Amino acid sequence: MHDLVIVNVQLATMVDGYGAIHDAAIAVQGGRIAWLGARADAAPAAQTIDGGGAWLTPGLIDCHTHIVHAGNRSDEFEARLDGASYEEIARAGGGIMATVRATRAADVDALLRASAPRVLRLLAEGVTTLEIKSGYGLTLESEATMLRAARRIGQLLPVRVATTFLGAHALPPEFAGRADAYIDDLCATMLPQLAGEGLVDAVDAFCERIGFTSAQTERVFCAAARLGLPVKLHAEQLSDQGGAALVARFGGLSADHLEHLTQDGIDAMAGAGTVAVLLPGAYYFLRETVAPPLAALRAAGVPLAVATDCNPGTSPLTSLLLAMNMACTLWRMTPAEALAGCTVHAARALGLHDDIGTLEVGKRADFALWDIARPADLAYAMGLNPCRLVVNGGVPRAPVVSWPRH
Ligand code: DI6
Ligand code: FE
Repeated sequence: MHDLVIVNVQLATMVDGYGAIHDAAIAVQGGRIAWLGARADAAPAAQTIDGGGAWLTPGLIDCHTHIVHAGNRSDEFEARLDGASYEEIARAGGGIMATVRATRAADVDALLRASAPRVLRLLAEGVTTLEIKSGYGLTLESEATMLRAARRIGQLLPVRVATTFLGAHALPPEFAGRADAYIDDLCATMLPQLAGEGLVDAVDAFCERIGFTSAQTERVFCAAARLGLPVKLHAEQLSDQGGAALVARFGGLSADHLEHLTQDGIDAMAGAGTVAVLLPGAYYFLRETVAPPLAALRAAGVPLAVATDCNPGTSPLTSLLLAMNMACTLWRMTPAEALAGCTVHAARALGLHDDIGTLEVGKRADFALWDIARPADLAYAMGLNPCRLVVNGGVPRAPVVSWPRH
């Protein structure tokens, strides 16, 4: 007998489009999907949940966030609306460095307190897997603190956390004028130590005029490769640096942002199977006007993921459903593409596609159950959260969870 069966649901399996199965049921055994099919064929299980005709999708996956950080930058938001640019603010010592100062002053508990409301908001919307980057510490100790906070979130809350080391996010003041020396230190000391502690699932960098050059990024990727860690990249966000082609050359999991991506980059990504992670929250919040080249990405068959990029400077967004809406409204992604972008392709962007992202027998039983008439409603209803129930590894929970007391 199975542990759990959810009957009377419409399944969006996300295998080939929505992959809808109407009047269906899905069974769980040992935390994995054991069976799915027509409701009439469902066998009895130890626990039965009646879905009441609602839609059941894979649990949502937010595959690009900087959700662990201290402080906020609403002052810079005001300055940008008054005419200052993101790059000008960064060059004047604000931007990422403002958050670095606040984050360095925080310990793990303070980071957890600051991040909790943001994480809980994502979980209420059916997020069951969350990627969290470091990159606001920029010292061994402070990057470790961020990554420990990220791991702690995965232990304290019903969410699977994938960590990404983003030590090459900005040049810390201690290394002013010595970017190559910082990258030396990162490759020789920071990354190996953090990886040795089990804190790093993937490695990322910010390849940009205000970040690091492609040569410096390549050195970071070589260090990751020596440790057997997969890579991804903030690429072509503000300008074309050839980052997408670089990360593809390393067999990278994803290239993220991509507003200024060229055809060469697209071809390289298609050849390597590198996912395009699109971040409409940052595009919207920076009032960007150059959209990522969606038609060319589609034509090349590059998988498209969508994420919040939750961060204090360019995307203070804690709703993956709103990111889906923005991807559709701002760029004309289809609602089916947006949902695939937060499930099957987001899983691929984390290297977890064998385990999560679709409803298929053998995959982890991570589900969200929605009070909607059709799957397109998820991208459609701006600001509405129709999530009724979430299942994490076969364990049902209410969408709204609170921070555990300790
Ligand atoms: N690109 C982004 O959009 C975030 N990081 C990055 O490399 C922004 C980070 C910040 O402004 O705090
Ligand atoms: Fe980012």
